[in-house]
Amino acid sequence: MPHIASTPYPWPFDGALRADNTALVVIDMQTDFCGVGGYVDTMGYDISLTRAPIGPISRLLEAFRAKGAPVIHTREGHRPDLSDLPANKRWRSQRIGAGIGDAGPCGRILVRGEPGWQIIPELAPLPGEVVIDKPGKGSFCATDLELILHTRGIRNLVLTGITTDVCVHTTMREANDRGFECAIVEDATGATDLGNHQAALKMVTMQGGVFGAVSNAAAIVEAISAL
Ligand code: C5J
Repeated sequence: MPHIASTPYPWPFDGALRADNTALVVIDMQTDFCGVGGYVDTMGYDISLTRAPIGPISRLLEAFRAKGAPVIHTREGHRPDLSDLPANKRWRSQRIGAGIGDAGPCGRILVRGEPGWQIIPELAPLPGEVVIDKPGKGSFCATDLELILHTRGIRNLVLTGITTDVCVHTTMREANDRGFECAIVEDATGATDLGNHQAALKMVTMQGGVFGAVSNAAAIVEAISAL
């Protein structure tokens, strides 16, 4: 039974690892979160931290695509009329000078269709790969992700992207509560603060793996390539 080296247990828990039941989920690798002039940059955070996972995600994409294993991308963003933007989310962003929906160097911040909202070219989805547009931090809230996973018989989720402590963690918690078996990839995720990245990974390992397990890109590439 194939397992992937991970902490605190070899993943997935039951060794049911197949190319058709295991998806690579790439969360919010958009210019707004890791590009010059995007939302995170405008807030004044260090985008080298959110760009760090680009290389490891590229290697994971190559391995999953080579096996025909499912790849799912997500994008955080709002409708141009902002009808799906909660007032408190907008207010909080405005008070730190990066108002969601306001004009910025990469177009209107976190608005669907704008340059900053696009997935970065290095990790662009291929035709046929699922892209989930989400208005919130979690990928299951107000989306059809769960239906797509069930329809395709996907049970294992390899979680990558940004940010570790916000959208990746929220998605992992949502998925875990729905019975999906999750692994978060330590070098294929990144946060706006290194301490938060490390803390978010550590949280997963408590209670025997309270939300799943923590692995790394090399271990996952090796295991997926051997299927
Ligand atoms: C945030 C995200 N941090 N993709 N979004 O606002 O993590």
